[in-house]
Amino acid sequence: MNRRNFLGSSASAVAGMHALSILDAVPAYADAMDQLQSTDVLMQRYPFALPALGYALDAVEPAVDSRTMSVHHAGHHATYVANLNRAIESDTALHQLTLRELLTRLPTIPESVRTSVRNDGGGHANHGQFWPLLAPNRAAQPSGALGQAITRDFGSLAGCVTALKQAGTGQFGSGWVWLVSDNGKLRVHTTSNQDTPISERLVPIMGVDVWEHAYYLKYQNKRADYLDAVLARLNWSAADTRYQV
Ligand code: MN3
Repeated sequence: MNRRNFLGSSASAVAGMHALSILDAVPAYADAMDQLQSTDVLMQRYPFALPALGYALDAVEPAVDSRTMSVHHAGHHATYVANLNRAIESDTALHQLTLRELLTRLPTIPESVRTSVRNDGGGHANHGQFWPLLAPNRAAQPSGALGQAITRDFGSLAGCVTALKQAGTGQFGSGWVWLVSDNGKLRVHTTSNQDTPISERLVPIMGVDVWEHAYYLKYQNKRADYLDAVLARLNWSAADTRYQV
């Protein structure tokens, strides 16, 4: 091994060790995520199941049209669930793990199914937190600890929504825009494809789908208009329950 290769491989090894030590050093993460309700999709184990929408397909009109809602929930989300189940069907050891555990232990998942767990498991987790955010009879503002933290970290709810819209509009290609808690501090975050903040040891408070399938039938290329409409009608009580100080 020449010197350049040696330095390259040892740098990689150090980077890998460093990453592991970071993951190990965030006890607050586990505390916050341990507050999850048993009905949260993150608490499901194999066989995973599509959660009911909980409202009519046209309940979110005009922000989200009923055809998009139908295709998105019964089409896209259901497919992530079916593909995840198929991927780990024969690996009974993985049946012991919750969806949260699968997604926070991605590096230890067998390589043959890791991509499916990441994409299909992430898709199940991400959509599972999205539907309650759109529920009708919504709380138009966050309350309690979340409301105070938004004021502390963004100045106002409007400031937070503006930051979410900016990041969601700027996300290149498919992905999600998130409000996350990073050890109690709120910030806006984006993920590509179906990657989820929990795999990065961040606590997702709320996330909005910016894949084209979430808006293209009604908004075509106008993602900013979709984000305006959806961010204006979020059910913040669904987010309140995810913010634990
Ligand atoms: Mn989607």
